[in-house]
Amino acid sequence: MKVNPAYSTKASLLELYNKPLLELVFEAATVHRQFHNPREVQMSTLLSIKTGGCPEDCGYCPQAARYHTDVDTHKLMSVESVIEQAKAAKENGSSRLCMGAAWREVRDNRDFDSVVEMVQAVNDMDMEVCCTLGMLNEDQAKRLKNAGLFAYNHNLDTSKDFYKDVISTREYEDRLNTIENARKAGLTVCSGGIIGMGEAIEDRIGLLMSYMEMETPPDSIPINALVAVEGTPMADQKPIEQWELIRMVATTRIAFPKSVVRLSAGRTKMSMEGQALCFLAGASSIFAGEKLLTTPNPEFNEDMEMFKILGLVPKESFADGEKPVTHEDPILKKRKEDEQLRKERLEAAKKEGFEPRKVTVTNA
Ligand code: SAM
Ligand code: DTB
Ligand code: SF4
Repeated sequence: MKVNPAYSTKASLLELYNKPLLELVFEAATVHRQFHNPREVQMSTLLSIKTGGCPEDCGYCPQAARYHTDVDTHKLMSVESVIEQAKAAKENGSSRLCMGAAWREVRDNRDFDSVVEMVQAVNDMDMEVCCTLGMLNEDQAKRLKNAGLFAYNHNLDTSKDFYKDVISTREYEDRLNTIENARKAGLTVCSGGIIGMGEAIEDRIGLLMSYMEMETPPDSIPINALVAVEGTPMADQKPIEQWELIRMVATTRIAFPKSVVRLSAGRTKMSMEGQALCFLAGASSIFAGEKLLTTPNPEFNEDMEMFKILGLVPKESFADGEKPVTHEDPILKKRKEDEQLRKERLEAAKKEGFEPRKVTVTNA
């Protein structure tokens, strides 16, 4: 059973979503217990490896270059700093690292080579590695898989109908193609949405229907509440009630019994009781640490206290799938060999009295 056959139509899902809340939560908790250990919640750390300056116009996103937000633009982090951050995340109990880049799409360049190195290094630390880098083709997905990537995150965000009101610089179809490319490369797929962007309940159900219609639904489905950021077109969106997030988590859990449902952005606006209902209703992952990509998240100690009170335990890495093997990357190998050769040639030339010319760079 890939999806719950009882809720494979729009009408049945809508009816489920609108059930009396406690009936819905009870049904979700029952399904959750059949397929998952209800005490385990994965702690995943988000790391923005390339921040801001994105050419896309996603209406919710503080990293889009065209909106005037407080986000500082940063070029790609170094592999060394990523390793340092991954170590700290692991020490704090995270079993997954999700690296996000404010890119429209992956390009075959030096930056992508560095991301491949990051994936190799973090996978070798026995953490699940997830990347969210924008659109990619099948070859790029295969390269990441070969490096040891566990999951690729690429959200559909909302229904196909409402998508046009949120983003104009790409199509829903582009998103579906990238998900397909990740799937074909053998990566696990993480794909979900955002509620609270002004969509109708039918759009929330429409998002779930898009996953229902896939040959294989996502292995992991993040449910985000909009973080309304000053400067974005959605800055003035009225915050959703936490009951809506609980309903969305519960409906997703029941519809996709085997997927991991992630209680993602929006927890700073929730009470511990509200989050507890989400865990009861089948959420089994949170983002840990005081920052999501660019916006605040609950303090680490607060989450630890919540785990203690609710009797939750952090999930071990690779509990939901085998650890990928880190393979050598042919492009990186060739680059390293070329660099070595250049060094050796320079050394040999120096021995013969060659003085490399000093280049002075001046700022224009
Ligand atoms: N640029 C890549 C892309 O869009 O696929 C990866 C990074 S992007 C920031 C990752 C996801 O973060 C988006 O798909 C969206 O679902 C989520 N996101 C971005 N801004 C958000 C916000 N203000 N509130 C909630 N979720 C947000
Ligand atoms: C997902 O669904 N939510 C995360 C992760 N996948 C990449 C991102 C949330 C970003 C919230 C806005 C920000 O911090 O910039
Ligand atoms: Fe760019 Fe991703 Fe933000 Fe859209 S969500 S603006 S693609 S970083």
